[in-house]
Amino acid sequence: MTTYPVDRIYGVGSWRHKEFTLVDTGGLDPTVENGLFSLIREQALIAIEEADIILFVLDTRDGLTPADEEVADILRRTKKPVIMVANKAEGAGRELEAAEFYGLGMDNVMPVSALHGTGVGDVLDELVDLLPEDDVVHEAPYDLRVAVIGRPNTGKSTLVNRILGEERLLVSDVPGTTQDSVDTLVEHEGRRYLFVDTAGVRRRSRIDQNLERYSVMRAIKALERCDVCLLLLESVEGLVEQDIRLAGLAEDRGRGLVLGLNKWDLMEKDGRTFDQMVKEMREKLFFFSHAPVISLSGLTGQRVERIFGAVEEVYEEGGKKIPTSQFNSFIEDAVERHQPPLVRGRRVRFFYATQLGPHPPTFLLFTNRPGEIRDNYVKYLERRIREEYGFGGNPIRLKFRRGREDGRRG
Ligand SMILES: Nc1nc2c(ncn2[C@@H]2O[C@H](COP(=O)(O)OP(=O)(O)OP(=O)(O)O)[C@@H](O)[C@H]2O)c(=O)[nH]1
Ligand SMILES: [Mg+2]
Repeated sequence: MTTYPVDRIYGVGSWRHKEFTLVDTGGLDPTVENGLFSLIREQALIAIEEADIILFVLDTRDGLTPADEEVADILRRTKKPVIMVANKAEGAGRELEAAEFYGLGMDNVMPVSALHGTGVGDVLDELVDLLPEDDVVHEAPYDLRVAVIGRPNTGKSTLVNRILGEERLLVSDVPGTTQDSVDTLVEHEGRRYLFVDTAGVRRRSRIDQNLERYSVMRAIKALERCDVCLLLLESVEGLVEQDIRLAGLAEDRGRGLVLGLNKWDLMEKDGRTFDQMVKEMREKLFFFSHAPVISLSGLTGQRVERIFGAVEEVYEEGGKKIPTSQFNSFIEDAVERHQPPLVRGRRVRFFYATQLGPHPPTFLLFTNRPGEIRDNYVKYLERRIREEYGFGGNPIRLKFRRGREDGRRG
């Protein structure tokens, strides 16, 4: 998993070459809330609706609780596969205790110890077996897919409607896609753009703090099937933590990003407002500090057409391929200018470097010390790569592998 500096409730995992997104629905503390059962029910329902597979985590130390039974009751009614993960099963005795959970009437209890890691591999085996085949989506033929993501109410639908009103509409509400998103296919200057609008959660709920969490799940799904992501922000509020989290999702998925400062019409502004905001945003969103920013208004249509140029540019940047010979001499030069610090008195050397692929630009560097390249040095290399090659709006991946002088694996 990649990490970025915000607390998170989701992560991209992979097992046996299959990728999946894990979402932690967050535990409820029964002692602080009233109406416990209805809260559990509500939270579980949203989670079930969004997920493909449900991991129902139980605590062998507590044994079967009324809350477990409440959740199991709901789970029995879904058609989605459920794995009961009996956690804290350290030692043979505890595994036996896990058997108690068969009393919930489901037949897939797997004892694990998240602490020791035992049993986790079995759960992952089971999980990837149950994963649905890649969604066969009847997507309309497009040239570029743009996922419009953002916190609830940031104006995503208004913007897509505006685009739909101004450009030649090819298809709207493309059928066959998930119910969580609405696809719109428009043509602009001869190119077909599929806009994926992620629906906000409209559910009225007492678990408001969890709403954004589920919008996050929808954003994750949209990011899976897009080429470039347009993250809409509320201009008046500026960049908030949830925005950083959403951008982090795009970084995780290796997607290019365009930032839209939406509702610009509501801003009190002078000639310097935009530049100041952009500067602040780039500091906070340092891992996407190179992404294009457009101030716009989906409501009035102001600067909306700039989106097309920006997403095209970001996609093109992310698709660039650097010839290996050129990249090698570039790395050689970068290392010569700024040597990596010694590791236990020994030099870190790079033998050979090549680009593995685009979207996101991914590079492989062979070195004598693959595990010991410091973060600062990785950042230095990334900065140099950006200075030289751009890749604006796109994450960059650097991988290090043990290699020898002759370029072969060591
Ligand atoms: N002033 C102004 N209001 C806007 C703009 N864009 C959207 N709005 C308003 O913001 C509110 C939310 O707009 P939506 O387009 O529904 O937002 P959304 O992001 O699709 O919301 P969810 O789907 O619930 O996540 C509506 O009242 C819009 O009229 C804008 O550019 N300027
Ligand atoms: Mg909407």
